[in-house]
Amino acid sequence: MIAKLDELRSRALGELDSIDTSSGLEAWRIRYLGRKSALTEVLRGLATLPLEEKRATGAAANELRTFLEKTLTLKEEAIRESEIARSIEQGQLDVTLPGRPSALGRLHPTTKLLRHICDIFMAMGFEVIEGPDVEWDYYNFEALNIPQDHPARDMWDTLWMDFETEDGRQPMLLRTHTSPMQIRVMESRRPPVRVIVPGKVYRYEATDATHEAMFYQIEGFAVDKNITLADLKGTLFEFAKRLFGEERKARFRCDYFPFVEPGVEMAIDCFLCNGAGCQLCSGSGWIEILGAGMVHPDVLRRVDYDPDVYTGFAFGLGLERMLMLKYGIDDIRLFYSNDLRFLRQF
Ligand code: FA5
Repeated sequence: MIAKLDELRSRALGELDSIDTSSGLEAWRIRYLGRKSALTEVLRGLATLPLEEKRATGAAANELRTFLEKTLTLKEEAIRESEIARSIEQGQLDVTLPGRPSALGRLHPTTKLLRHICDIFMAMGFEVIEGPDVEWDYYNFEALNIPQDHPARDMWDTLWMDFETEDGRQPMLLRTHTSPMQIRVMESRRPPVRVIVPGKVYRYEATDATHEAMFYQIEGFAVDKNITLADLKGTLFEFAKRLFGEERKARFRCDYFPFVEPGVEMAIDCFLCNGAGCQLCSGSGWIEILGAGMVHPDVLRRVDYDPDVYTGFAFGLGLERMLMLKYGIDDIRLFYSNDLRFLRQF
């Protein structure tokens, strides 16, 4: 049996010498290492041999298999290298051809506008701060003058969740606006503060052409001695000019938010019709872009700012709505439907 194995080894090596293609090598592997090979048959027949012979033959057969497998691997590498060399020689692989260009990513339009708006406010001396998307009821509502059962809670359809604490499950929510950051920032600093807060906000609402369940807001606020509504107006009118162009007009009108007094909405004259009235501005000539107002004295008291000494303004704008206005886009859902034909236009 041992002699048969020796003969098998020299036959296999002899044949291997003359092989120079991958397909030839595969045929060799099947012949000498495959399931029906002579070597596999020897290994299968071991059980029927007397003990002494089984031991010697088994060791020799296993050694031969390991040897043939190693030899096969070495030969495979050699053949692969020579095949590559051959194909280069025959010109099949032209290493001088230009490579395939890899597609470059680009910034999403909301990211671009968000950075642009942050730049405008930073140039006016505002600092950019971000806050958590998941919030406590206290920051999103209570501290902003919206206690439990206050009808103003209906202004923000809320996505609630539970959070496990040592005292049991506590209700949390996905922030419905960036205004909670007014409280978080004022709690941790003394005036003067001049901050903008860009970030995602979430609302439990059915989406349509102008409403998304997730969108971006940019909050801005400034608190110091002697800040008045004129400072709010000056800041926001200047911002509108820098973003939309010198020729744009802006106006304030009364609005209601529980955490400001007085509250205002700001609108700019319609780009499309220059204020004459068209479909985009619903015939009014004006397009609303944000909510704002003077920080309510109760909100200041809650963060230990004395409202007799300090005053401040705050505003919150919707980023996607601004993009829609800037580029005349008629459906907000296009921003997050991942259609590259749409996104590549920006
Ligand atoms: C607020 O969220 C207030 N926190 C804004 C504020 C801040 C007022 C500071 C006063 C002082 P409002 O719910 O109106 O307000 O949302 C602000 C802006 O977010 C809107 O003007 C609009 O541009 C945008 N917005 C509101 N709901 C949606 C929605 N579902 N999809 C996309 N944008 C929205």
